[in-house]
Amino acid sequence: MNKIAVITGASSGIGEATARRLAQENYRCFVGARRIERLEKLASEIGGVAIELDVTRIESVEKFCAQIPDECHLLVNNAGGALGLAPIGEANDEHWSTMYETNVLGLMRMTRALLPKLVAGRGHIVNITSVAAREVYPNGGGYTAVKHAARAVTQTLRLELVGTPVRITDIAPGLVETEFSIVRFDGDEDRAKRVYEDMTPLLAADIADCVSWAVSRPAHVNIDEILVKPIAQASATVVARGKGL
Ligand code: NJP
Repeated sequence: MNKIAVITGASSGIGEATARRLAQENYRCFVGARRIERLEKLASEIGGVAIELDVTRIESVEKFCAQIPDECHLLVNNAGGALGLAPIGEANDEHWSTMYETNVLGLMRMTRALLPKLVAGRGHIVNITSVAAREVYPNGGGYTAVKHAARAVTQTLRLELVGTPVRITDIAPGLVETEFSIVRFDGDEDRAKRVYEDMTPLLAADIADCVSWAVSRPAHVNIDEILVKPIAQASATVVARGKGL
């Protein structure tokens, strides 16, 4: 019988790549996001199930989770991202609250709703946080704050889940070329491209590879954290460009 995986934010980037990878590894993937047409295309290609999901809306989370089988083996809390790049003195309230709703409350709501099914399935939770969960940088206050919070929630869960068979892993990527920067810069594709200019960013598939590795360890092994960056990136802000790397 196939294992059951739930992947949030699977309509693009890391979530989509993770669903494709897990499907190859014989998971039946329940994929969620707001852009249902993209999800349906993905689900048809990987033999998965597409369900509309907005992690910022509790009714949407409950409706989604009600459709997951009673035994769930993997939850990948990936839905999230950044909005804007501005100093705190010019912070945009709507950006900050949407980032908190998506990256922190969304992760909490999905986890809370699926926890009984994950316990029943002796499952695994993978939270996609960020290098921004470990470092701060100028103009990144809104995003670093929510990713630090997501990491704190993950660490709290690690403590609360001890004594259960449920494993939990924090995967923290550096620069990955996805739609992340296009969303951050409100559709400005030229500005988004410059983030990855003259260096080789990670691919979404590289993060899917980390997810695949973490969840395929033996049941007694818990990979607490993976921090993964491109070779040309040493920190959130130190990036070597023009070196052919
Ligand atoms: O970005 P992108 P990534 N409800 O924009 C979904 C973290 N990360 O794959 O709803 C449900 O291609 C959205 O779907 P839709 C990052 O913080 C990235 O790079 O249809 N889903 C889409 O599928 C995030 O946590 C980098 O718009 C919602 C997906 O989220 C994760 O990696 C670096 C939603 C975003 O896909 C995946 O991001 C890093 C909602 N309310 C951490 N709102 C990086 N790329 O460099 C959004 O450190 N989504």
